[in-house]
Amino acid sequence: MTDTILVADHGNWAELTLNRPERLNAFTEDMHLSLRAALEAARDDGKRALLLTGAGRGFCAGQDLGDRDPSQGDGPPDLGHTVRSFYAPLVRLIRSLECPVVCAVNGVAAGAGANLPLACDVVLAGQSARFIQSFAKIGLIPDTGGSWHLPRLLGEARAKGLALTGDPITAQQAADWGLIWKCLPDETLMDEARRMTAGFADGPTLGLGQTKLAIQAAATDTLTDHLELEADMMKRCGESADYAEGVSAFLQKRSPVFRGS
Ligand code: T3D
Repeated sequence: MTDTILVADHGNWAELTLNRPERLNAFTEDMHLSLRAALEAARDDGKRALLLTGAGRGFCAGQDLGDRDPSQGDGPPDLGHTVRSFYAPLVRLIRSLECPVVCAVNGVAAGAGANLPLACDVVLAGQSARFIQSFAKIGLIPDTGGSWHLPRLLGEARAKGLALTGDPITAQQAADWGLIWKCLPDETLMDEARRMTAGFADGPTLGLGQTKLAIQAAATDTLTDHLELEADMMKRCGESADYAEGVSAFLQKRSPVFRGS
């Protein structure tokens, strides 16, 4: 394992940084394995919120194309295998985490690097960031959940426009279209992202985690099934110490102290 992923431990939350700035944090196999290990460690350590960002001037330029040079190796790569082994499990892992994952898109986000943020729960982007569905330029399709998230977030017209042209959109346009939560000045992006992540970690994180899972389940549930899921989740949350604390604090006109259970 190398330092392709930096982990800053902030107690009840952690900041994970993609760290190959000279390649705009493009993914190698080593970086995939390190990110997976860092996410699993954070989960197993009971972190109550996570922040994902990139080192240097970019967020992530997707797959490292240096590892896909057609002049090297024998014949075409099996991209079905690499997607199943690395990109798809990454999306599933992030979405399965029972805590909020904030993504701070600090610069250009291309290919899988543009779609990775969409698997996170709250996406903030600096005003200089751009989102690019680069797949169109190299004969691929939007992976890392892109062809699933884009139409759901944007509708088919904008999803197809972005995916078929590969044209960049600015962070402000991404926010205006509902692709991300907020566009922020570059200078304040990381402070705001850390403040938000720390706030989640100090919050009623059982309820926040269930909220995330409920909203995700809505994409495929029927209304009848989903109302039942809400009832189950409300039962679980209603039995939590954090719910009792939240209600007590409200009635006593004081700030709640949540512990995430
Ligand atoms: O397993 C599989 O392969 C299947 C999964 C695929 C998922 C994918 O993500 S496919 C899509 C791969 N990504 C791309 O096609 C994006 C390629 N990059 C770009 O189009 C541009 O670099 C950007 C638009 C992202 C940024 O442009 P710009 O002008 O700001 O920067 P730059 O000069 O192009 O890049 C800076 C350096 O990073 C440069 O290296 P150099 O010349 O300074 O030595 C460039 O080659 C390198 N770099 C950028 N992206 C990649 C990369 N190196 C390797 N792989 C990259 N994806």
